[in-house]
Amino acid sequence: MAFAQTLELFSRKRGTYTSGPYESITAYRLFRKGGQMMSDFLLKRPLYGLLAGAALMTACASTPQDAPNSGDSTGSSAGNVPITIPSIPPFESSGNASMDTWRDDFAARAMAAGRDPAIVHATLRNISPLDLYLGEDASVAKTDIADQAEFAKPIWDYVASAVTEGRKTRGADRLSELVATFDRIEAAYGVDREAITAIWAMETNLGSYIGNFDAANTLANMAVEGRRQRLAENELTALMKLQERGDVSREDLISGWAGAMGQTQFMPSTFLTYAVDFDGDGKKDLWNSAPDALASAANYLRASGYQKDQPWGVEVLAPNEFDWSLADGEDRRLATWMSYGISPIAGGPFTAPETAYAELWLPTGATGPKYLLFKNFDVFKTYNRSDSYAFSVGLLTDGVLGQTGPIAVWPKELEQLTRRDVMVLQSNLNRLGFDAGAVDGIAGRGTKGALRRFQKANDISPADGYPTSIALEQVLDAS
Ligand SMILES: [Ca+2]
Repeated sequence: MAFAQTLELFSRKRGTYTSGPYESITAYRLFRKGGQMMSDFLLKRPLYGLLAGAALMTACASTPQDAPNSGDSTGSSAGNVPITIPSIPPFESSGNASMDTWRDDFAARAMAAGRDPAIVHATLRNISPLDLYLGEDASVAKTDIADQAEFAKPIWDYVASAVTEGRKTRGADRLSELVATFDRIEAAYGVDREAITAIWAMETNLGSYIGNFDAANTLANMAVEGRRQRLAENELTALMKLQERGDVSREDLISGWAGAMGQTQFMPSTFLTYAVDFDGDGKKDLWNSAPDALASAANYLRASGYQKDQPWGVEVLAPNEFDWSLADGEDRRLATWMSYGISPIAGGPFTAPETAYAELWLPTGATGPKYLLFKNFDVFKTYNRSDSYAFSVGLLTDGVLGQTGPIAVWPKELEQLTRRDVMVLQSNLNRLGFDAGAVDGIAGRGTKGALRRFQKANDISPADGYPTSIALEQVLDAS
């Protein structure tokens, strides 16, 4: 549904627009105008549009929540204990006053927390403002308003760009070339080689693109930019500890634009906790040593709960009249799903034990591909929280074995909602008492769950929670 139609529906039904994220219809129109200007701006600056989009996904390995917090020692609260801060030579100006101020403050806090002064100085000496974080254009691209008129990228587009024939073929080639290394890695960490290869393919195209940023500089820019200051400072602290420990040298620290390093894109804190020297040369070299990078990824996946020889997901069929509201994110035993008539679309038996837990996932509702997702899908999400990312890793895991998925056809004919439409949907579901969570224009699991409950309560079939224009109209009709 076009936005104008949505708005008109709204005006017709409500008389006036008062329940959405905007105070009034005038405010909404002004907002819309601003959004259009922002879209025009981004169209003229495709790089920043891409970066703004990319920033929505944390495309790097982050430390699992149950892992020790390695960056806790340079918090801004120094307390009342008198401390002697070692002195270091003054920094030359970076050319950016905010950056200079932040650096002096952070360096003092780092040293107060016990970091080696020489390493603090070496880490921060050559930082300089990057347009990506601190340029004038970046401040505009950063505003969340920018893409609210845009359609979210459909999952089939994400999958098409991530799960390519080239990645599958080259992944299979690398698996053959490194068979002895993967034998050792599987034995040591209990993680399937195909899953490691799939992550490797997703993160750096199997080591062919590891980024060309200086990790310290990109993290310093992130800290100065401000929205993720605490995270960036924690990661900088981890970078300093890595150097103190002798794991890396200052000149090694090449990263992607968000500070993730090496062939499997480890953030410094993840590197600190999970990187291993697997080729035995005495150095944890995630940039140049595939054995080190792959074993480190395996170590991280194991710590995240990876279950060897278990599927990440299985594409399934369901019987007619199946209750799609069971795709509610709840884990149920495979035996339970089988008793509901769920079976592998490819035929044959399930490869997982009947006691294994899985959730039913409908990425595009009842008319698209359907999956049972097992524990390893969640493990992939510790690398990157996006369902689309984990799904692509899973498809590549199968793909390097020559399998193709999904078998079912994506329902590309269903009209997608813009981010603003999704916000209207969310605010109305919330008002009707179906908690969709924050009105953010992103149709995540919370929104889909609320829509599913709304559909179920109103006897709408299928109650699959897939946010289409039809579903939006149904919600507005009930308003
Ligand atoms: Ca090594």
